[in-house]
Amino acid sequence: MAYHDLQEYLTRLESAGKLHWIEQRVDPAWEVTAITRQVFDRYGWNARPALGFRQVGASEFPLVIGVVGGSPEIYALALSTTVEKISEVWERAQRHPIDPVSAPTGLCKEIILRGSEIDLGSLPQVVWTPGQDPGPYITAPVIITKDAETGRRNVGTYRLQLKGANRLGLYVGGAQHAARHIRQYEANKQDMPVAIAIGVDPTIVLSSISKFPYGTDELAVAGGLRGEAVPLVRCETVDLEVPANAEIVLEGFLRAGYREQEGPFGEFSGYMSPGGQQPVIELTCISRRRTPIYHSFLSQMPPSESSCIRSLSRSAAVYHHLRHVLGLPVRAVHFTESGGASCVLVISIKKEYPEQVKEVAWGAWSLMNKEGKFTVVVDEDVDVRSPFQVEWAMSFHAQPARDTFMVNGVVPSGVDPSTASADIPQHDPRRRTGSKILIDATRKHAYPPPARVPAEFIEKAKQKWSEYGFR
Ligand SMILES: Cc1cc2nc3c(=O)[nH]c(=O)nc-3n(C[C@H](O)[C@H](O)[C@H](O)COP(=O)(O)O)c2cc1C
Ligand SMILES: [Mn+2]
Repeated sequence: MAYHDLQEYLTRLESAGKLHWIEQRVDPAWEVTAITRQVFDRYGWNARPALGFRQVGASEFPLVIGVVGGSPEIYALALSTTVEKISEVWERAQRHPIDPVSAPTGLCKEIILRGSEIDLGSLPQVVWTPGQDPGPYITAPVIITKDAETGRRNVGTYRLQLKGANRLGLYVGGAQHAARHIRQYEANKQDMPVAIAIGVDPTIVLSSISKFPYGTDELAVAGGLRGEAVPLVRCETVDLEVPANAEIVLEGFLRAGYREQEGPFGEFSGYMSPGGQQPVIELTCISRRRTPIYHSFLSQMPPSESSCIRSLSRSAAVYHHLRHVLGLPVRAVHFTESGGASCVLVISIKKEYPEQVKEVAWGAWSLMNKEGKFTVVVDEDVDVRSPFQVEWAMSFHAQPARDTFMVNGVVPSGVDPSTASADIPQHDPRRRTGSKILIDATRKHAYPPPARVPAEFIEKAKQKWSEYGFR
């Protein structure tokens, strides 16, 4: 069953005991980020609750965080599935997307504010890296733009810096789909229409943060995920459509050719990204439901919601590509959270011939050219999610001189600070070269039998466990 809107999903999350509400008023300048950070550091990734803040500074809108990627169980609930079936659900959605449909109206039209009524100050003004971010940011926007030539829609999540009552700074990486749209409009010296939904059915924001081929309508993938078309309504002041039941919708134009300082911002690498000259969106309308809930993501130092979500989403996407597009005998795929769900990629395979290990690595690297800086391939019996087992496989199945393969001069992750010193801006060409290593930690020849106590003896010992004085 598809969730009608964010609030219906939150009810589900709460009844599953996975949403913890904080009732007292909190200070958005430090307290939201400090509490959330402490939850991410204190609980393992299976035990983390999502958080709701009922009163955030002067804002009337409650804030929720961790509701999509607090833990794998939460992520699975967002997809109305189980942790084991996450890859399957993504695969089905990509094979069978469902186009969105137009609706006459929706919850996001309950209140419509224009002109001098527009005030971004009404949103929770959360500072995520106190003392270093230049001010508050919107971290979970679903940003809708369209291709100037084909009119095809793109939906992506790109951070927004709050810059006053009706202005937002936008950071879009150069390879992102919205960056193409910006280039198109700016080449024509036209301001680009932008619509931003905040607080949607979680399948929509999950599609928004995921990479699909250019031209894919992320809202159709969301339809496939939820098993029902996403209803859309027309915007008031821009020629775009937005999810009808979004909590809040911001409409406006990106001013052609204009740039302003954006950032620095605490990134998913665990370091501050330097920031730089970026576009600005000027709002023409805010529409919302009467009692909206504001949605945020936690990024910065892993583990974060960003690293948890991207680990699950990217692992599912690479698995789908290797297994079902390329037909390789891949068993499991895992981007580690400590690697920011970017740098360390582990893949298990039922190897058929030695060269297949490179086919697997190249397959993954071609789908995600910036990711998998350290790619480890292991045999099918090794649990890709267990750092212990992966290190064991590297230790006893690989010889560094024989079993590693390096490529230099490839595009690195844009936020990887190891490529260049901190005073070099994020888009500087000096940050554009990186390298990758493949570690083939599969067994290459006949191995001695594993030194394990036979399962039957372990079983017998377990049956007698209490006799040994254990509880
Ligand atoms: C929490 C979070 C924050 C993100 N922030 C940004 C950002 O500020 N800028 C950006 O270019 N991508 C950001 N991304 C990544 C994009 O959302 C992602 O690459 C997505 O595929 C973009 O949509 P597109 O593929 O249609 O361009 C973020 C992802 C997550 C999970
Ligand atoms: Mn896209």
